[in-house]
Amino acid sequence: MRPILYKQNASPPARAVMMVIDILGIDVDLQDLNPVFREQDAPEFKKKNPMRTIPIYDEGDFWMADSHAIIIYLIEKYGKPQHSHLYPADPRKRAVINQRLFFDCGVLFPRLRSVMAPTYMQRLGEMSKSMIRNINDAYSMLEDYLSENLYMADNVITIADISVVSTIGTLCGLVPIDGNKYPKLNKWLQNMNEQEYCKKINIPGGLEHSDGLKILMEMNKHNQAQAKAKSKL
Ligand SMILES: N[C@@H](CCC(=O)N[C@@H](CS)C(=O)NCC(=O)O)C(=O)O
Repeated sequence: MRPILYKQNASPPARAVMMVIDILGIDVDLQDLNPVFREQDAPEFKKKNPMRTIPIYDEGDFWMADSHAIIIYLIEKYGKPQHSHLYPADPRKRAVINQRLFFDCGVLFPRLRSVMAPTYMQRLGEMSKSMIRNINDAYSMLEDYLSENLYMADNVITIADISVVSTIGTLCGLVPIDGNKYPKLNKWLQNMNEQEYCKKINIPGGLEHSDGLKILMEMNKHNQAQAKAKSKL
């Protein structure tokens, strides 16, 4: 069977997998699954991914979740010699790439998720100061990683860049990257945005996501103000 990727174009981790699929030229059936409507909670998906998140990658007799694990699997299974720079065999290079992938999974994306979750639950009307501070703090860590190399884990693009740029693609629409404070991060993003897969997948998906979150926050703020006014009547 043709592998299926359950995704949303707006979802950062789904975009990371879609970019790797594009780079490797794999024939994958891209199917939408919308977490806002909890479509991933259906028993067939919960069986495949108890975390109940997207993306989910499914080969019929084998499936897996978590974008970081999926992109490593795809590179190992479908990567050709011309893709070796994306996840080199050298243990030290690989270790640095893995660390950046864990950083995206454990630090960067959760700081975005802390905005996404209450927004989708109609609770967040605007980002708090601490949410913005945490995101800027993550930008500062990325700036420090970039003082070691031109890209996140090496002097060439690796899957670490693809993973991080998928999250940054949404975050920069919510908290713009201050080029004076984070010049290396700003330049890195400009370089990444020149890549065809970013132009095709990450830039439009990131805008869709950050614009959608901002619209939802405005709606939440409006509804909260109305509820407050009603409660005073
Ligand atoms: N670490 C996971 C994160 C996946 C994730 O949280 N995806 C979001 C969409 S962007 C989701 O499905 N959220 C639904 C939920 O958390 O209930 C990955 O890299 O795949």
